[in-house]
Amino acid sequence: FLNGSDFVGITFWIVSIAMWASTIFFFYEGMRVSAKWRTSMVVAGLITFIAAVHYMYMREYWVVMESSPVVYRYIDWILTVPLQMVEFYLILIAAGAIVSGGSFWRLLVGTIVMIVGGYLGESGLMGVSVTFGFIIGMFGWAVIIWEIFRGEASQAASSNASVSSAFNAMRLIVLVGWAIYPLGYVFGLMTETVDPNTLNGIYNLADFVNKILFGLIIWNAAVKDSA
Ligand SMILES: *C/C=C(C)/C=C/C=C(C)/C=C/C1=C(C)CCCC1(C)C
Repeated sequence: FLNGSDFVGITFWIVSIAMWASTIFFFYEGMRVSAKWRTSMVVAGLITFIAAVHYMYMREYWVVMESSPVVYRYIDWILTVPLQMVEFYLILIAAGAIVSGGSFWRLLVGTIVMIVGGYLGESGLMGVSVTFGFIIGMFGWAVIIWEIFRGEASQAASSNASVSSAFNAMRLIVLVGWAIYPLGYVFGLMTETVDPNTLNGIYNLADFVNKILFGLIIWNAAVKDSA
């Protein structure tokens, strides 16, 4: 059972319930926005749903093993982060912007390189060192940032009023909110100056913002555009 003084364990608990509640909210709200926004809302709900399931396991792992649930985090990321990238594409399509399939693939491949690189480095699989895994991961992240700040996706968004404010808020999440994870990798793994307790507490807060707030931004755009 959860120990009352295990504050990081408590954050695991809170985030897992928040993920379930958000899932119900996104699915339910998806039924009242206009049809072209429904896929975006369903995907927002899928992201928090996948996270909710993983958080149930992660909180058990944390309580029982008293260590970082690394493999669950990465399985969650490899599923939810590409879906978040798909969201950029979906909201552009929903708003009627013209954007090519190339943009979709750059975002998708960027996320996969980012997460797989990080996992290889963190787990030492295939002889990839911690530092080399980090470099691969940063390269993937850079591809995403370029695409949403300078590339085709960003140009499509800036020429479309109904989607540009949501797009701007979402890409700030990718730049600022996501920066927490590579920082955690550097301080928790490369320099080992942050202990697993602090690291998991920070990751939990980051997931809360990066998945739930991310979905709420889409919901807000969908409701406004449907009105
Ligand atoms: C809901 C979960 C999210 C939004 C997870 C995001 C994870 C990242 C942005 C991870 C990034 C990393 C790098 C940029 C470098 C290599 C190490 C990683 C995988 C931690």
